[in-house]
Amino acid sequence: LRGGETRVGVERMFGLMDRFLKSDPSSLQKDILDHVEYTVARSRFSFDDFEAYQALAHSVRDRLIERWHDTQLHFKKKDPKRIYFLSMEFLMGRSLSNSAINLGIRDQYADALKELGFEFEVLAEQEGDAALGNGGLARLSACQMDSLATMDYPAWGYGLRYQYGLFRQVILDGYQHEQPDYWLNFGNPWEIERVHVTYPVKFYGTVEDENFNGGKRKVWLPGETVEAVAYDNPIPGHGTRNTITLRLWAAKPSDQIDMESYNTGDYINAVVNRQRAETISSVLYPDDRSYQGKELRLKQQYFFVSASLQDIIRRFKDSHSNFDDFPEKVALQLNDTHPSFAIAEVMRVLVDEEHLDWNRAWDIVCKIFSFTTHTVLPEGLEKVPVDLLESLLPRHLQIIYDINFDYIEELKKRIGLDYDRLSRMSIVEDGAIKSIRMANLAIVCSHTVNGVSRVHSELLKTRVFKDFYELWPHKFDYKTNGVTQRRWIVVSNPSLSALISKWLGTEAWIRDVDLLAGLQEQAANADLHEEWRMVRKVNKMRLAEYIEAMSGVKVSVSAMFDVQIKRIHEYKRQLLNVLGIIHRYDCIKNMEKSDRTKVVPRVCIIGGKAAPGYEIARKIIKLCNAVAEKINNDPDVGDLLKLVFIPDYNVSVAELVIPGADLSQHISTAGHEASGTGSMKFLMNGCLLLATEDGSTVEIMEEIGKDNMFLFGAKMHEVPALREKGPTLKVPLQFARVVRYVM
Ligand code: F58
Repeated sequence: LRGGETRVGVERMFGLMDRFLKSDPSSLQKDILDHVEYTVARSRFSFDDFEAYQALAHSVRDRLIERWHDTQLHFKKKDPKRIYFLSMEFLMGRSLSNSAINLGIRDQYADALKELGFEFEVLAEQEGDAALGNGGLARLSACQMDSLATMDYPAWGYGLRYQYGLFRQVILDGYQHEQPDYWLNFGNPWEIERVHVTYPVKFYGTVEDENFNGGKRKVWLPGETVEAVAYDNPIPGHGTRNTITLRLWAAKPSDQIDMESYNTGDYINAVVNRQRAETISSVLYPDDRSYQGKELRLKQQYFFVSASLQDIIRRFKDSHSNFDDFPEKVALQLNDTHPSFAIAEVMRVLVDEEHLDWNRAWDIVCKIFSFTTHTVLPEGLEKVPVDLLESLLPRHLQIIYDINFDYIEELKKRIGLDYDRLSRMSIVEDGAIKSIRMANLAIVCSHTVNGVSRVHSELLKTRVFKDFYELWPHKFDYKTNGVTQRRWIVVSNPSLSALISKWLGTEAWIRDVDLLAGLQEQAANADLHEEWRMVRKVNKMRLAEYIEAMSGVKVSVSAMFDVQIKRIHEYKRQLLNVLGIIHRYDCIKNMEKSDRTKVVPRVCIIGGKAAPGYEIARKIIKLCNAVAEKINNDPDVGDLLKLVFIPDYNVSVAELVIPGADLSQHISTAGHEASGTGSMKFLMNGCLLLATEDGSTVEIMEEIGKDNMFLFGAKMHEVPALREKGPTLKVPLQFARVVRYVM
C-alpha cells in the first residue's frame, strides 16, 4: 500500500485523478469553513472553539474516508488473509491529532487554522475521550490498531459501541464517586453509522430435532432477536495510505415485530420492550474480578461475537464458496476470553447453517483461532454458569458440551484415566455451580495461546495452564506487549518528537521504533542533554498548570515529578507508594533543618480509577487524598514534598502527565502484572523507572541495563516466603491513625 500503490490503481480504474481532496492551507481553510456552514450549521463568520473543532474533525475525516475507500478496494481486489481482532474493549482516547499526524497533514491544518484565528492544540482539547475500555488490555487494543494500520496489515478490529464508556471519576471529600460517561452527547465525528450493515443476533429459545437427509439435525428456535448496527471508525496508518476499520456494534430493536403484542392492543408495552434491546450495548462493565452470573455481560459478549462473525463470513462468501478455504483467508484473534463464544458460534454456523459435517467444521475452527490472555491470576479466568448459558444460548451450550466430549475422549487416550487432571482440564467445571471455563475452551480450540511478556508466558506454562502446556507445548508462545510511539511520543510530546527527528536526522523512527537506538551515538552530547532538559521543563510547566487547575495545589517545576498512574489495585501497590510518601514526610519532619537542603524536592503524583465494587481500592484513593491534605498544608515541609491525586485518569490525562514525569513507578508485587505497558510510555519519553522485576519490566531491564533503572522489591521466587512471614512494616505514629481511619 505504501508509495501510493493503491491510489494509482484506483485512479486508473476510475479516472478520478482530480477527485481527491487537496491539503494545502487554503484548500483546508475552505474545507473547514464549508463544514462550519454545512455540517455544523453555524455561520462561517461566527463559531466558537467547539464548533471549529467539529468542522476540523469532519475535514480530517473526509481525508480519512478517501484513504479508507482506497484500502477497502485494494484489499477486495487482492483478497489477502485478513486479521480479525475481537475485543470487548478499545481505549482509543482522542482521534483528532492522531489522525491528522498519521495522515501527514497536521502542520498544514495548524497553519490553516492560525489564519482563521484558531490554535490546533486548543481545538484538539475540545474532543472528549473515547473510553470504551478499562485499562491496559483496552489501550493495548488501541495501540495495536494503530500499528496494524501502519504496518500495512489487512486488519479489522471488532468490538462494542457502548453508549456509556468507563465512568468518570469525581473526588469528593477524598472519596471516589462515579459519574456516567455519556460520551456521545456531543456527537462523534470519527464514526460512520452503517445503517445498511446490520445483522440479527438471536438469544434464548429452544433447540429442536429436525429430520434432515434421512437423519436428524439440531435446529435452534430463538426467542429474541436484536439488531446489530455497524459503526465504522477509520484507523489511519502513518506514512502509508492503509486505513483500516474498527467496526463497533450497537444494539437496536429488531425489525421483526411481535405481532401478538401489537394485536392484543398492548402497543405501548410492545414498543417499550423493543427499546430494551438497546441496553445490550449501553454500558461498559467497569473492571470487576468476577462477572459470574451477569446475564447482560454474557449478552454483550455473544452480541458482538455473533454480529462480527456474520460480517466476516459474509465477506468471505463474497468471493469464496468452499469453507475449506476459510483458514487461508481468516485469522481470528481472541483478545482474552471475553470473545470466546466465537468458537461455539463458528461451529454452529458451519454445522447448523452451512451444513458441514462436525469433523470438517472442527478442523476449520482449530486453524483459525488464536488466543491472547492478559491475566496471571487463575481466579481472574472467566467462568460462565451453565444455567445461564442454557437459557441464553441453548444451542451453544450443546455445542460446547459436544466439543468437550470429543476433547475429553481424545485426552483420555493421551493422558490416561487421571481423573484429577481430566477434571482440571475439562471445559465444563462440575461444582456447586456448574460452569464453562472460557479459558479452557479458548485453549482447546486455538492454535496459539499467547502471553503478553516472557515472564507471563512462563507463568502460564508452569502454573496457570500447566496441564495444557504439557499436552500441547507447541501452542504456547508470547508476544511481549508494546505501545505505539506515534501516540506516546509524536502526539503527546511533539517537542520531544521534533528533538528526536532533529538528532537522528530522520523521521523514519515514527514508523520503525528500533531506529530510536540511533540516539545512543549522541548519548554524551551536552547540547542534546540541554535541549532535552528544556523539553522536559516545558512539559512539566504544562503539567503543573493542570495540577493547579484540577486540585488547587501549586507545585514547583524544579521538584522531581514522581508519578504512579494506572488502575488502582492491591497488586499494583499504590498503597505501598503512599506508605513510602508518609515515611518520606516523617523523615523530613524529623530532620535537622540544615539537612533539609540535601533533600531533593519531590512532587508525588498518583492517578487511577478504582472498580466501583472494589472497596480496598476505593479506600486507597481516600488514603491518598487524606495524606495529600496533610502534607500539602504543612508549610514546614513546603516544596520539599507534595502529593497530588489526579482525578479522572484517562488516555488524555496520561498524554499530559507522562511527558512531564521524571520518575515513574511500576511496583507491582512480582508475579502479578502480566506485562504492564505504562512503563514503556514513560520510558520512551525519557523518564526513569522505579520498578519491580515483574511482567515486561524484566525484559526492559535486559534491554536498557540494570544500571539505567531503579529496581526495587522482592523477586518472584521470594514472594511466597515473604507472605508467609507476614507484615513487618511500621507506620509512623502520626499517620497510623489516618491509615487506620481510612482503611
Ligand atoms: C492488563 N489487563 C494486564 N485487564 O493487567 C497488564 O499487565 C497488561 O499489560 C495489559 O492487560 C495488556 O496486556 C487488563 O487490563 C482488564 O482490563 C480486564 C478487562 C475486562 C474485565 C477485567 C479486567
